[in-house]
Order: sequence, then structure tokens, then C-alpha cells
Amino acid sequence: LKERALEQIKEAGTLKELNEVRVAYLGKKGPITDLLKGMGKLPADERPKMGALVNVIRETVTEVLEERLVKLEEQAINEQLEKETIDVTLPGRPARTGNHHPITRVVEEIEDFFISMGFEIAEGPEVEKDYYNFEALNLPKGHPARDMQDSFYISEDILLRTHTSPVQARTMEAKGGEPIKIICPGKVYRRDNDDATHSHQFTQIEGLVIGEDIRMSDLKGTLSLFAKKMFGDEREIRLRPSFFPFTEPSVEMDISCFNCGGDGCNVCKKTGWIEILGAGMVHPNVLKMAGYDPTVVSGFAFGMGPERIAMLKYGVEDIRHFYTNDVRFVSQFHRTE
Ligand code: FA5
Repeated sequence: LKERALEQIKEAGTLKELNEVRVAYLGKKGPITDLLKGMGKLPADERPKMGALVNVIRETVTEVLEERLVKLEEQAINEQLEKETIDVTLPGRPARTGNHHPITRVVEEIEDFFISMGFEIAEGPEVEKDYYNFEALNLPKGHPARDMQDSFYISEDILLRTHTSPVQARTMEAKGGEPIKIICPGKVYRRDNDDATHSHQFTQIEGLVIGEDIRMSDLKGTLSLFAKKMFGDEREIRLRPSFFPFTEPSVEMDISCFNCGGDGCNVCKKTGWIEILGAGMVHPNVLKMAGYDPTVVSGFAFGMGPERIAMLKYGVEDIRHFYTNDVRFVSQFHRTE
């Protein structure tokens, strides 16, 4: 019996098998327990001898079982450690980093340029009063030029601003006759149908300079430097007559095409020039309404759309790419500076 038990203990290769052997020999229904139970039936003089023998068997089996148990446990731990080994020489997974949205980049680049020219940044509400969006800008109710900017009205007198020009009107009113040199970046809203070059929500950056003796040549010089900074030193600008109710005279500014070098291509529609913003000298009525004396001060203003500038700069053919949040698109634009 002992030999058989020891043999089976040796053969048990796992903790489970060893436990089965233990139950089989030492369990309540095992042969050793049977022998001990049967002791009562033996003649009295044989009992001590038999008892000692069975005890030796039991102790030996128990002892060998214990030894085997320690060994198998050790083996199990080693196997597990081996399975879970960490290869510290494996390179780590790179952490994914985000980057600026292309519109944010362009807005920041434009801001940096104008800040370097001494401009300050001003902001205003996106939900705006009709008064600041139109009336204070020489666009009284019923003025036909209001149709140039189809609007989202919230109530009769409140709307989502259609351009950043109301920030001009607010700043002039707040400054009470003092000189001004600001740019105003922000979101604007129009009831335009979305297509490759129009969005119902887009970004604008407004510029306004007010002071004594501010002239059209100041506007031209500032914007010429701006065009070179954004699109390259060889850029020329040209001003074409235009109309905005809040400026007189009004102009639209084109930059020389950077794609074809003037010979004509798809980017400039074969004209050699690309329109990038509207501008002009602040209308005397706008100055008067904000409390400035147009016989003493003058000013220039301009407004541009960073989406259109980003499209030109990065060769993006559809404005909707900026808003659909496709990571493959937005992650292509990295800061270079
Ligand atoms: C204005 O909004 C004037 N407030 C600009 C201005 C300011 C003129 C100060 C004079 C003095 P306009 O409607 O042209 O002008 O819009 C200005 C720019 O916004 C356009 O050149 C264009 O780049 C951009 N823009 C206009 N509509 C959209 C649109 N639906 N989607 C994307 N960009 C647009």
C-alpha cells in the first residue's frame, strides 16, 4: 500500500492530480482510514503492532505528499512567472498627441502678425443686437445692403452676428473718442447654403485703426505687409473699388497668385489675382454714431475670412473639411514655428 501511494505521489504532475492522490489514500474513504477503522476487529495483542505500522504508513505518505506539494507549487509559480515575463527591452507605445486645428493655427498666425504691429485683440458677443450688427454700421432697418448678409434672427432685435464688424462699433462706443488699434477674431453666422466655399458658420478677423491722420496709404501698407507675411515675400496686393455701407471708399483686396506666378491657374481662375478681404476708410456716419468727430479723426477697417485664407495657404479644396472633424484631415497641420 505504501509503495503504491508513494509511486502515485511521484507521478502526480499537477496540484490537482496530487490532491486526488491525497484524497484517495488519506481521505475518509481511503484505505489508510479503513485500516485504522478496522483496528477494533483485530485481536488485542495485534493492535499495537498494526497501529504502529499504519501510523508509519500514514506519516510517511503525509510527509512525501507535503514535499511533493511544495515542489509542485514552486513549479506552478515558476511557470506563471515565465508566462508573464515582461520584456523590458520592447520599445514603448508612443503617446498620441493632438495638434492645433488648421483654423486655430491660421487665426493665431494672423493675430501674431497684427500684435507685432501694435494691435490689441478685442472680442464681442456672437449673439448680437441688431443695432451693433447693422444700425451702428450705417445699415438702418430696411437698408437693401442688409441682404448682403442673410441673417439668423433670434428675435426682432437680436441675431447671430453676421460679421465681426459689430465689435468695431462696440469698441468705438466704449473708447469714447480715444485712438483705437484692434483686431477682432471670432465666429460669425449667415444663412448661406453650405458648399465648397461657403459655410453657415465661419470665422472672421476684423481690423480697425482710428486716430488723427489715418489714411488709405496706412491701410495699404499694413495689408501689403500682412499679405507678404502670410503668403510669401514676393506677394503683391491690389485694391479694387467695392461697396460696404460702413466704409467710404470701400475696397476689396487681392493678392497676386502664388500658385501660377501670374500666368493664370485654377486657384486664381486664370486672372493672376486672388481676393482675400474687404476693407475701406471708416464711414463718417459710423464715426459720428460712436461719438467720434469725423472732422478730427479718421480710420481704416478690414475684414477677412481665415477659412478662405487657410484654404489658399494649405491647398484645401472644400471648406467643409474644416468642420467634419476627420482626424486624418486635421492631423496634417503641424506647427512649424
Ligand atoms: C464683411 O463681412 C465685412 N464686414 C468686411 C469688412 C470689414 C469690410 C471692415 C470693410 C471694413 P464680406 O461679407 O465680404 O464682408 O465677408 C468677409 C470675408 O468673410 C470674405 O472675404 C470671405 O473670406 C468670408 N466669408 C463670407 N461669407 C462666407 C461664408 N459663407 N463662408 C466662409 N467664409 C465667408
